[in-house]
Amino acid sequence: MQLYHNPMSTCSQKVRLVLAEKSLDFDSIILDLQQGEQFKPDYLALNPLAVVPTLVDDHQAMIESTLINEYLEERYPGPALTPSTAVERHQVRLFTKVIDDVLHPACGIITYAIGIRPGLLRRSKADITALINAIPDPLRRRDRAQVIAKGVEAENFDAALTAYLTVLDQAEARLNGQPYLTGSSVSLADFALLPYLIRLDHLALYDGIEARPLLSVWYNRMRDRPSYHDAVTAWVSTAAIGAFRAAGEQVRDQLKLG
Ligand SMILES: N[C@@H](CCC(=O)N[C@@H](CS)C(=O)NCC(=O)O)C(=O)O
Repeated sequence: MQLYHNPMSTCSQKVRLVLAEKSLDFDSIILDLQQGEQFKPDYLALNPLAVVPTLVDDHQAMIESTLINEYLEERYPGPALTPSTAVERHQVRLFTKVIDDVLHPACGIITYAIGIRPGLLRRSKADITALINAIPDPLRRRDRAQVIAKGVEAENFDAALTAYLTVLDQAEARLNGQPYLTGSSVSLADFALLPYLIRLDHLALYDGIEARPLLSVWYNRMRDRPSYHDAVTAWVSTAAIGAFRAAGEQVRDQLKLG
């Protein structure tokens, strides 16, 4: 198996977590997203959306992190990360859909506005424009341009933060009376959400986690699993986290995260 990914990318973490849970080894191909490696023709042939991750297994390229994790669950079923009842399986699909449709786009806006923008602004205008214009999806391109221009003052920032926190509130409600998001055992839904708590942590936006007591306990429970070390700690550099935290410290007092 080959995984095209990036250490800090939430969707890459999501797939690495499931690979680690299933003790599956892979050859790692890291793409530097700020250098535009996702736009190179060889990679676009694998993933026309120009995003990571892409998993190649049995010579087949697979894209979309949620669908990759579903593939891994079907192809390598042990240990099972899917609940046993049809209703709980619907819950997994519903929550992973909310994460993909709502939380992930919001995360992109927040991450660029706070964590990535300071580094990008040190580069030439031509470089920045080229990186934005290479994005194939026009809505994503528009969102990216807005946050790079204005950071947390961008017109799309507040709505993104609200969307992010709304999904965390939904997760908090799900954890009422059960240790994991979709029941008594850990599932693909938990590994889909975890990277977005890690992202708040890396951006020093701790209140987003701490204001939600059940989610805080769940976050610690998930980080106690060996997969957290193998899929996250082993890949992310202290320099990258340090840069994100320093940027987050600059703005966190302006943000309402409760
Ligand atoms: N729906 C896709 C989203 C993938 C995605 O947005 N990946 C981000 C990193 S988390 C990326 O590659 N960004 C590069 C860019 O926006 O130029 C999935 O779940 O795989």
